[in-house]
Amino acid sequence: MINYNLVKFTMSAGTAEQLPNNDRPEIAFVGRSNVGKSSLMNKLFGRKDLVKVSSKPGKTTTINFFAIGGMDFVDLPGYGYARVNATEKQRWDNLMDGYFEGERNIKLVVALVDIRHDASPLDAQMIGYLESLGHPYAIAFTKADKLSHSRGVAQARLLREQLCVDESVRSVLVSSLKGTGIDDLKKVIEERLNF
Ligand SMILES: Nc1nc2c(ncn2[C@@H]2O[C@H](COP(=O)(O)OP(=O)(O)OP(=O)(O)O)[C@@H](O)[C@H]2O)c(=O)[nH]1
Ligand SMILES: [Mg+2]
Repeated sequence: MINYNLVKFTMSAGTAEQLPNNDRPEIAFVGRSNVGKSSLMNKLFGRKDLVKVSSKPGKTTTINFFAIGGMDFVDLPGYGYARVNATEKQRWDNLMDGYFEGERNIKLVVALVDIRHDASPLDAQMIGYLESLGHPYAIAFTKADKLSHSRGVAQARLLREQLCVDESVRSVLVSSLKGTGIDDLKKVIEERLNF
């Protein structure tokens, strides 16, 4: 079992060069800007604001590492935030490629997708990128509190089709607001870590 109470912020990286060499097992969180990555991590950790959340998209601009025992949980900056300039986009691309293509021990990538909207081309691109690199991933459909349970389940099925997600890939519906699905996500993470 993972003791989420032990969580500690360790460091932020703003460039690929600042990324720590890491052979510790990592669980990474990716998704569009504003999809709810930081909120979901806080919920997993049982902490209100260890990970910074904002109503303004584009809040997380660095890769942030949180240690729990011998492993790391990694908050990645959101993609698809329109109001950034070309220099900032380039920095973001280099940072993400540096992370995903570096020598690391990525055990699971949790790819977050907003349950309310159709899949964006950027979501499809991210899933394709993870598949091309062979990183194991699961999908967390976020903001499930915004839909009824049955609509949420139907929308999750549709989104899996739109994103061409293989049947073997696990997905969970989560709400950081209500706490829905958090235990399911913890199970998916622990199964990957063989606890
Ligand atoms: N209704 C609802 N709102 C949520 C939920 N999770 C997050 N939000 C809201 O969505 C907004 C963005 O949340 P963040 O957790 O900062 O999203 P993020 O993906 O980390 O965003 P970036 O750091 O910009 O990439 C905030 O206003 C949150 O309060 C949820 O489960 N339900
Ligand atoms: Mg964030």
